[in-house]
Amino acid sequence: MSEIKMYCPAVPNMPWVPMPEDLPNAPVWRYPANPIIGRNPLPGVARIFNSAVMPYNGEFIGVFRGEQTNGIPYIYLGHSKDGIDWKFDEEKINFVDESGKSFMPRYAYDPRLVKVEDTYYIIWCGDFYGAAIHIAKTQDFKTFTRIENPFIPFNRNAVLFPRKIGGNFVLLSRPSDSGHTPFGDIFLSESPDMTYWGKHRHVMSRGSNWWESLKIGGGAAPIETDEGWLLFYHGVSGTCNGYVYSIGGAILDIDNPSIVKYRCQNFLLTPEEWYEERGFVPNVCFPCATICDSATGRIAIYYGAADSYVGLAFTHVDYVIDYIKKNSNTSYDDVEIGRR
Ligand code: BMA
Repeated sequence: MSEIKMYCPAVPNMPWVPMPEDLPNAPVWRYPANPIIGRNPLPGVARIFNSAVMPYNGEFIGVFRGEQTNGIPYIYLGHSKDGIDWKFDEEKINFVDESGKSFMPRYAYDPRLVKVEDTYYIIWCGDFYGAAIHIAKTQDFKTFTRIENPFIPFNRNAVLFPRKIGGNFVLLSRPSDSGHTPFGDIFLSESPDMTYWGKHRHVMSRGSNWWESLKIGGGAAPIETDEGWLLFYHGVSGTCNGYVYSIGGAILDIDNPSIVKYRCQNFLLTPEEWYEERGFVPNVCFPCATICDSATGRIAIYYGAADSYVGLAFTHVDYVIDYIKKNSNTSYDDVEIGRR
């Protein structure tokens, strides 16, 4: 049971391990047998990371960033009975356009998977004469239809809310440049139809805390709770030896999510384990999805580790919201409506 209600289905078979007694910092703990997806997970794919999963028909389904052996990332479908042991389709997802013709992106990375009403949306970064957000929809995980790109380049980090707010779809994104983007705040955009996007608002700034001083970006789809939208996001620090990606937490206003109610000044998870510190890109914890059980308040966080593996971490809605509120430090940019 939880004191704070999460507005999502009950998922009694979600992966879970209890909180260890000796947690030093935030109430977020790792699955002891991490990483749950190791190197060379299927023929022609060297690494899977930064991937998104959700409950589906009593089991679990996911869209996975597979780095092919030619170095180009693509999206693969995966299935799991327990959310831990994943089986992948060997063929990449075959995207079609609205007339049903093949419409494959040149590359595709950092997919998110979000259900709004009766449709599942996959949101990823692809090429649109520069890195930009692509979206596809499916209702059966067999036909994946690409819809209009929401924004012009450059933008490569977008997360959809799991329900309409004020009658509109709502998307968080992080406008960027064509390189490794040494800046970036989280913005929000609305659409009545998933085609036309507007009413852009600034949500959160980088910079106020040192571990996220370079840039921030949405992570998992926000979780609706009694306290507001619980957002797990990534925050980046630019060190003399490269970027370090940690997981942060914030709570956004339920009706006006461009207003940040609470923002944790401490990271919730930062690279500490070998699979987070060592890999293709060292020192990366990059959250892309959660699985939540409304009956117990349990939350599983799926995150990419070192651009090489998938890690799994856990928290509980009561503990993490209490920690975010107790350690909240919002800036003026965060708490305003975000329109200038
Ligand atoms: C970001 C994205 C992520 C990646 C991260 C660390 O810009 O490209 O896919 O995990 O860098 O390399």
